[in-house]
Amino acid sequence: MKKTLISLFVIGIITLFTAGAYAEWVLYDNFDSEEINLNKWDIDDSSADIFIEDGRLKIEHSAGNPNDSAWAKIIKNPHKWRGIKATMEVESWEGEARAGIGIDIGTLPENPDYLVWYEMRLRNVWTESLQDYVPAVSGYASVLDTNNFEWQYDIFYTNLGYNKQAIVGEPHKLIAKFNTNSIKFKVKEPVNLGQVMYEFTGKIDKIEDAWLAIGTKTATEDAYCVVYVDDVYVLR
Ligand SMILES: [Ca+2]
Repeated sequence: MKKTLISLFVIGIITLFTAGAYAEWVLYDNFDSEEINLNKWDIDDSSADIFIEDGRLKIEHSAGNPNDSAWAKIIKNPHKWRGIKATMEVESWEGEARAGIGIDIGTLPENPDYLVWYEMRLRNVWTESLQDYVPAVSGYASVLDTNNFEWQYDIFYTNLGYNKQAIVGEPHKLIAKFNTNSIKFKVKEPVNLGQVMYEFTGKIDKIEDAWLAIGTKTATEDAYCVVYVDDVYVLR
């Protein structure tokens, strides 16, 4: 009896230590290279020019591409990562534009055609009451139809910052941690905007090929944005 208790105790300690050591941020890319490393990134530049400039990834999302996204997608072991951290700086934007981190790791248990989409964004968002665009930092868990990637509904939506501080010209460190039953968004720099976590009551079904990316999107004809990305870390 005594022996069993000791063994359980030892196993318990090992699990704790392993779990602690397991969760660590690892540098994925700091873009200090001449060209984009295509062993790390798959580039969708249908609506943008994406290239490296002075040690940062630059995304020039052109006007006239409403609802088309531009992405640098993580292709090295995307199924392994439980978080993405990236420094994003908007150099300029106009109209309904956004830049951020997009994550798809699973589908709804009751409907495999419906994927769950996590996104953390810096946004230039039209606000009816102010009749103007305002800067915001937002987090989402939404449901999209896998057949056409059309938005169905939001499960969860949060603003960490809404019309609180300037976004253009300020490097923002966006942190997203995720798994099959929760999503956490956090911003500490350039100012502490706090963190928000959403937990599902159940679990979403994991898909085989996780889809993790950094990118931009616009929603109006005139909209464009120019964004720098640096120091992308993944949580393992
Ligand atoms: Ca760099």
